Amino acid sequence: MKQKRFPIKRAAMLFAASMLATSAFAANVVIYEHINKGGKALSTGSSILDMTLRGFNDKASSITVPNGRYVVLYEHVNFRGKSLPLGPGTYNLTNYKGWNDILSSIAVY
Ligand SMILES: [Ca+2]
Repeated sequence: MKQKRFPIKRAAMLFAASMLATSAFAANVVIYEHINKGGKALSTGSSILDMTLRGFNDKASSITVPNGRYVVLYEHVNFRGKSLPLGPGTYNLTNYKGWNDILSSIAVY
């Protein structure tokens, strides 16, 4: 009996397509002016080199990182100064010494 190989290839292709879809449509990171997701919110699916251009320099007090993403926060623009990596979750930056109202750029992965 001849074995069908097509379904395996198809499954692999579907898997690859779903991985692409996952990265393309991963939920946005949201940065908030106040703790507990309060105040103004800035939603982004990509890195921001200079928060001053988004009116959000040295303002962030909480952040939500969705599943499938991680971020690195930076003290200064252009990914400079001290950095803080965060995986999926919601964080009040007041809980991280020296990180409240200091965020100036963010790398989003
Ligand atoms: Ca800063």
